[in-house]
Amino acid sequence: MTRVREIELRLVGLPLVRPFRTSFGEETEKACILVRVETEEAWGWGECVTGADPGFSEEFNEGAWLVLRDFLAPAIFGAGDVSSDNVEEMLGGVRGNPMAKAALVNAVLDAELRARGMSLAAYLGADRDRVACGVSVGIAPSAERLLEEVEGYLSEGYRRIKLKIEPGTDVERVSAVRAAHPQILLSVDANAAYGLEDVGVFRALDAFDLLMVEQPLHHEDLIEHARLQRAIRTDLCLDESVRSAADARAALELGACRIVNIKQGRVGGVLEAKRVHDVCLEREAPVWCGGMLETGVGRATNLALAALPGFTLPGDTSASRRYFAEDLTEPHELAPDGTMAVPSGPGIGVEPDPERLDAATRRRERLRAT
Ligand code: SMG
Ligand code: MG
Repeated sequence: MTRVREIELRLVGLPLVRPFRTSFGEETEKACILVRVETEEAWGWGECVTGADPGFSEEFNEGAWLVLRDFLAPAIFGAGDVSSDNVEEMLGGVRGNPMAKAALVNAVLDAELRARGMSLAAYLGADRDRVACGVSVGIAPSAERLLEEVEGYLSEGYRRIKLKIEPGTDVERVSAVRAAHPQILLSVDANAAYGLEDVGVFRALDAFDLLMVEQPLHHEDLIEHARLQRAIRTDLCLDESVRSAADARAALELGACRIVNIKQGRVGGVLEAKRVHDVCLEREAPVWCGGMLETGVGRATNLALAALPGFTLPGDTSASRRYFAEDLTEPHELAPDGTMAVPSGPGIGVEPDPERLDAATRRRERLRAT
């Protein structure tokens, strides 16, 4: 138990090495909030996975900044002693906003583990020190460009290719990649761009031996996902629809998916992410670690989570260079065998380089108990 002395928020921006296009928009830079918590014993970092606009979820950077500054930080300052045992409860008076909460929960836990000299991976119950990595490939301008991009990632060693898809080009692009690479682990992610009336597209995709189809339908509709799952052979995986362990349980019990993409930043932080993992493990549903184009801070958090026993499929835990020419932390690197090291130092095991962090910072605010 310790008191939080200060919470610092930073809005940071980094150019992406190539634009990332999904069914809901295109990003050319990464802009996010980093939270630094200072306790009486240590400091800790958390990264908020919101983007500049509310395209992936209702939460977005400017909104999350206000929620953190005006509600979540005051809840922490007002509560007295804080630890990983009570931090989620302290934030419980704020409804929803799991992404904003995750940044603070993870930062408090990081500070606690740094003070104890324990790694996040060990704390969560990791059973390995390297994790298998996949890569998520944005919607390309043409099938040729997509094939080139996929080729490049495969030659770097990535063990699974996930294609972003949208109506119109879906079957053609998947067919081209599958024809060129008959043996690879291949999946698709629709980011909720389809309706149940598009069942024909998913029946056609059944022919390509996909590892899964991720989040085909509306994020609030588990019943429709269950209907679609019954109508096709390929396993469905949910991402946006799962914001908590309760959501994961509902999805699995309804048959809305057979696989879950766990993004700690989407479910309120690593503590809830571990509960999602446990719910899935209990029901023998494979999970994998999703990504939100995180900087090295969030990526280190993800790598620790991905080392848990239920994470049996390669995650969107790609190397720093897949996103940034220069990361905020020391770069996370992919080995030629398609694995990455799980940080083993105290807490998340990495920290931003002070100069690079300052150069990327667009706004900064320090909050203290009043
Ligand atoms: O971190 O490699 C990454 C990105 C993985 O495809 C990815 N994320 O729906 O799973 C997803 C998307 C959301 C990104 S929104 C910018
Ligand atoms: Mg997804």
